[in-house]
Amino acid sequence: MQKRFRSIVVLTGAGISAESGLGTFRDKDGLWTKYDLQEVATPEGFARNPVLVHDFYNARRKNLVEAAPNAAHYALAELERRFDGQFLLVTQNVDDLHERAGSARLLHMHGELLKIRCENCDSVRDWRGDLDLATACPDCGASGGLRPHVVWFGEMPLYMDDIAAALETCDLFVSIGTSGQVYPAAGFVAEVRRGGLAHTVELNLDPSDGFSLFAEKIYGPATDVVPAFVARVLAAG
Ligand code: BV8
Repeated sequence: MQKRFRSIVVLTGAGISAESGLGTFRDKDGLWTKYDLQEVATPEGFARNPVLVHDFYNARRKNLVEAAPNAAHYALAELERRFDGQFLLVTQNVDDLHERAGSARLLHMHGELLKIRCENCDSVRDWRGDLDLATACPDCGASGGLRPHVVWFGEMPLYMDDIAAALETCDLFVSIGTSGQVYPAAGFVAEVRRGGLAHTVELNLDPSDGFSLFAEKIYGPATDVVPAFVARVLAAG
């Protein structure tokens, strides 16, 4: 890879956190094989059975606090630090492993597991413990209206304008650890190709649904292929 890049957008999915012990969604023992996403990851499911949804996210929050970033997270933080062009990391993940690895130019388009939102006063707060219907909002005091600050199916993802602007001007788009099944994230590579400017690269354990749209594909565990890829980009200066 001789080309010097000016502006990089990286998209990550659950696969980058798999080797940190956080289950993916669709792999053989993934989350969606154990839970019905309509029940636990939709506003309708939350209205129907908030106790089930709180249990689901409380368990994931406990799991996350035990987990640690891996070499793929650290490699992306290093790329951000050492790359002298434009850089943006967009993640579908609700975990905080990118932050813990040192990433700063980072957007959680599907929200964050360690944040809660009050449906009564709309405040958003950091939250590491369990949440349930009796928990009172630290800002308005109301209970029963707190929910995980995550984007459920059917809800509008976050930061879509910032993401669209970065996709429009990037000359390198890298997709890491995602199956390409959830939209609008799965549509980013097609959007970038329409601009015709960018080189597109998929780094994954196996081909995603959109693999044919990528100019370059590198398959293997994220902790192997991401550090090697970052070294190549930085070597290109
Ligand atoms: C919306 C937060 C309106 C909660 C999540 C168009 C066509 C069809 C459907 C739709 C469409 N447009 C909208 C929809 C509906 C829906 C959708 O996409 N449904 C799918 C299921 C068909 N989308 C929505 O509802 C979105 N909202 O569209 O609003 C709109 C429209 C346009 C513009 C703006 C707004 C909201 C979707 C967000 C839902 N919330 N998460 C929570 O986490 O609990 S999605 C959740 O699942 C994750 O955030 C992530 O996005 C997704 C999981 O996907 P992946 O991360 O890719 O994980 P997966 O397990 O699938 O794959 C893992 C990959 O890693 C695999 O490929 C595997 O090979 C690889 N891997 C495994 N181990 C490793 C590895 N790779 C490397 N190394 C390893 N070690």
